[in-house]
This record gives sequence, C-alpha cells and structure tokens, in this order.
Amino acid sequence: MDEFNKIIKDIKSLKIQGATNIALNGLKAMQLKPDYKSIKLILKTRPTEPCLQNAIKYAKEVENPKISYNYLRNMDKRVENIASKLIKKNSKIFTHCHSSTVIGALKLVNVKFSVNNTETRPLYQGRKTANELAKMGIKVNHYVDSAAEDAIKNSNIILLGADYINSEGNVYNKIGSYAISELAKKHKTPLFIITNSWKYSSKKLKIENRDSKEIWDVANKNITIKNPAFDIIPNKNIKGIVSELGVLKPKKFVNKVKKEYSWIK
Ligand code: RUB
Repeated sequence: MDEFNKIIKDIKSLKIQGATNIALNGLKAMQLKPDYKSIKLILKTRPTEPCLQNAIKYAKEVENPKISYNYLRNMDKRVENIASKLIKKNSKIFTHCHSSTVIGALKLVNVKFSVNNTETRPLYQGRKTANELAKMGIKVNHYVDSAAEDAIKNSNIILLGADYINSEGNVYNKIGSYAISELAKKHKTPLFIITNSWKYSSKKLKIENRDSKEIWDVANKNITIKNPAFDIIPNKNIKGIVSELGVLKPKKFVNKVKKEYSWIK
C-alpha cells in the first residue's frame, strides 16, 4: 500500500485519531497527492472534523500544505502554553478520550498534579492517554466510562479536547462528553475545552456514525448497534474555551474566530 493510502486507512480506522493529528496527517496526504479527487478522499475520512477541512482550505489558499501544517502546529503550541497555566499545584484533572492538545498542555505543567481519566469505549483511546501520561511520570487513576461520576467527584478541573465548535459555541467531542459536562455542572467542577480555533465551523456537520463492529460483532436481527463518534457539550456547561486566542466564553470565542479568520465558513 502506498503512503497516501496508508494515511487514509489509518485515519479511517482511528489508528490516527484526534482532530489535530487527523488534520496534520491529512495535510501530509495532500502533499503526496494534491489533486482534486485525492483531496476529496482525505476530507471524507472523518466527516465531523472542521480542523481537517480548514487546514486543507488554508493549504489550498497558500498553495502549500507544508505552510498550513506548520501554522497548525504553531497554533497548537500556543494553545498548550496558555492551557498549561490553568493547572495549580496538586490539581486533580479529569479528561476523557485522547486529546493531543490536552496532553501537550499537561507536558508543560511544572507543578505536581494527577489525572483521572475514562477508558473511552469502544476503541479505548483513554488507555492511550493513560499510557502517555504515565510515561511522563504522571499518576493516573483510570476508570470505566460508567464510573465517570466517581472520577469527576475526585477531580477539581476538567480538560477536554474538541472536534467541532459550532456557531453557538457548542462543542462536539468524543461520545460521553455531554454526560461529563452535565456531571461537571452538578459537581460545580470547571470544564475547559482545550483547542485551536480551526475546529470552528459555521456549517452544520453531522455526527459521524461508526462501524457497529467496533462495539460488538453480533448477528441478531433484533439487535441494532448504535455507534455515534461524538456528542455535544452545550455552551452553558463550558467555563472557557482555551485557544490561541486566549481563554474565552464559548460565544465570545466564536465572535473572535469570525473576526480573526474571516475565511473560515
Ligand atoms: C478524539 C477526540 C479528541 C478531539 C481533540 O476522538 O474526541 O478529544 O479530537 O483532539 P477520536 P486533539 O478518537 O474519535 O478521533 O486535541 O488531538 O485535536
């Protein structure tokens, strides 16, 4: 299999996952095959990913995927730097799934803290998060998804990534994020979204429904497996969106993105 098709396959299977990594690898694929049909194929890999869509749009505008790639990486470095400052000594941080931006921010924190995280069924991206943090010497308490309330009760801040932020400032992230945000509200635990602003889109994107086999390869006509990849965190459950534009309330974030990046539709 050539390198282009391997990237496509790895994004589709979630070997490459997380909005930022999907966009960066999408740009690598675009560099290999910049023709119209190949770009269409790249965009189709994960339909609920504005970061990929915006990164490709920018690459087309500047006629160079590498420039877009570097822009996105630098933007994420700025986000991580700002987010790392939210963490106080002995913080107990809750996170879900695997966000490279959240992990990048935690890498920069130089006070002691611990992490509570959920395994993230069906594909266990939470294990990836736990392993990466543990390798950095960070103590992790790892929970099944249904123990999210316990994990949140034992946390004093919640950091989640984002896949898509819509024009109301509602945030689409890995399935389970909505329930987490409701628990955050119930326990008065501040929830921050750590993200670059290319996750924004004013378009109405559908939530991707993934292969049922990821959950259970069962053959029974009376059982239908539902496998939505994401759900929606309402803006009112979000304390702040931390991006390269600063720490902002969701609606202010949207207004600022519209001003800074008028080409993002
Ligand atoms: C990953 C996920 C991450 C966001 C942000 O879902 O929900 O929180 O994509 O990631 P999936 P990042 O595993 O289905 O891709 O901060 O790396 O952009």
